[in-house]
Order: sequence, then structure tokens, then C-alpha cells
Amino acid sequence: MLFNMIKIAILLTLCSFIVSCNKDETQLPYLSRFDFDNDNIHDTINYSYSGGAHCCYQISLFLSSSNTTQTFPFQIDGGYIGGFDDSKPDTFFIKDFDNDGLPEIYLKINTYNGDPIDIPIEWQEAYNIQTHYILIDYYNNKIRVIDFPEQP
Ligand SMILES: [Ca+2]
Ligand SMILES: [Ca+2]
Repeated sequence: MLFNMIKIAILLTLCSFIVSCNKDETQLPYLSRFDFDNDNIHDTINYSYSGGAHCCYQISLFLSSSNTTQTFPFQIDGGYIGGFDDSKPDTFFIKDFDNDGLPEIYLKINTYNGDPIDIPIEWQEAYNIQTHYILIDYYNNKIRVIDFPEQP
């Protein structure tokens, strides 16, 4: 009896170990599920939150290939209940928008409680963006930020 229980306990432990080793990619947290720089290692999006009911989140992106983190100034409207995630795809979503095999980060930026605020001149100059809808794209071995194309 005791021997059988031990056997079952060992089997259960083994099973859960095997299951955790074979984790489906979709079970990884959304922010660490994607490989942006094409080295077959997942990269990580980190975020900070200013507090308050709405404004704002800011993100940074850690790339495994260069072992570097790039922080972006873009303010992302709040309203996330369980932390910054994919629950508001009209604001933040990751997908291969341009069909080049690598995912891009889509962001709606600089709105407060849904209302757009002017894009700061510094952002326009630094990133060459004009709109509230942008893509963070790994292109030619580096990160670039572009206005969201009309037809990705
Ligand atoms: Ca990577
Ligand atoms: Ca792409």
C-alpha cells in the first residue's frame, strides 16, 4: 500500500515535471513569449506604471541577441486590471504585422482616458513618428519605431 502510494507520488512528480518541460509557447506570459530579434530565444517586455486609474504605462524591451534593454518614452493609457498584458489589443498587441516572420509590437500611445494628447516634438524627431499608433519593429538588426502602416 505504502509502496504504491510512493510509486504514484513519483509518477505524479515526473508527470508534472515533463508537462512543465514541454510547455506550450502560448502558456508563457504574453510579455516573454516572443522572439523579436530572430535568435530563437524569447525576448522580454518589461513595463513600469506611473500609478493612477489611467495614465500611464511605459515599456522596455530586452533583446536576447544583444543582451540589451531599450526603454521607450511612449506613454500608454492605463486600465489594465491584472498588469500590463494582451487584454486590450486596441492599445497593445504583438503580431507579425508585415509578414516578415518576426513579430512587431503595436502600441497606441499618448492618449489619456482614451483621448489623444499631442505627440511630443521630441518623440516626433527621435522616432520620426506622427501618429498615436506605432509599431516597434526589429529591422536590419536593430529596433526601429514607425507609424502604424495603413495596411500592414
Ligand atoms: Ca530573441
Ligand atoms: Ca514582422
